[in-house]
Amino acid sequence: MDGFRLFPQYLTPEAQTCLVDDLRQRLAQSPLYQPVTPGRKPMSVRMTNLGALGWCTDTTGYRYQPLHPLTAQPWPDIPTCLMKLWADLADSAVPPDACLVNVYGPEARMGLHQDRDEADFRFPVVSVSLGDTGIFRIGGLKRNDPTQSIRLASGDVCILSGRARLAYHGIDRILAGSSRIWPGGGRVNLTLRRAAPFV
Ligand code: MD3
Ligand code: FE
Repeated sequence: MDGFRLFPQYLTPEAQTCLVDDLRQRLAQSPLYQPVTPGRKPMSVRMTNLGALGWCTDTTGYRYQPLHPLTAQPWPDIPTCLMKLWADLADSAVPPDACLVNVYGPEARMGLHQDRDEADFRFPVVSVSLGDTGIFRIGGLKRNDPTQSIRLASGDVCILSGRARLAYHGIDRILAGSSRIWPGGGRVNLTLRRAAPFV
């Protein structure tokens, strides 16, 4: 898929540990919760957000919003190391305003979907994986296009831009116990995005 770039082990073990600490502090303020889809199905992935805007779903639909749905507080800030990562790899002029935090237990998965809730698809999405390896699947612009399967391990970073930005993708399964970096085990995926238009 052109527009998909994988940077295996972009984050050193030290950088990963530092990011885990940054996240644990912020998750204490902005708890993970189990989102529900507009089709009323609870997702198996737990979520929270960082940044000015957070991606949320409930029975009324998908949207970006400035407040945590349970605490009604603003989302915590995006850690400096992630702001720098975006500036280095994605766009040095326009910063991300949203960082979705997905946490996968051993049984969690994410079905094939497109990310279309952002205002301007010219901005890429940057994904950072931590903890257990995830089996990621990416296809084309149509749901039934052929797909390929890629392992995303702790410290891997990928960028989705151009045609890949609107590709169908999902997480088939988690290789439980493949990393010890996330306390209690599991996989964490951080997606940095520009949700609002840049005027
Ligand atoms: C391909 N997250 O949060 S990250 C999501 O591992 C999401 O939690 C997955 O799909 C996860 O929406 C996959 C890699 C990724 C992120 C965004 C994409 C792949 C993408 C946007 C367009 C195409
Ligand atoms: Fe997605």
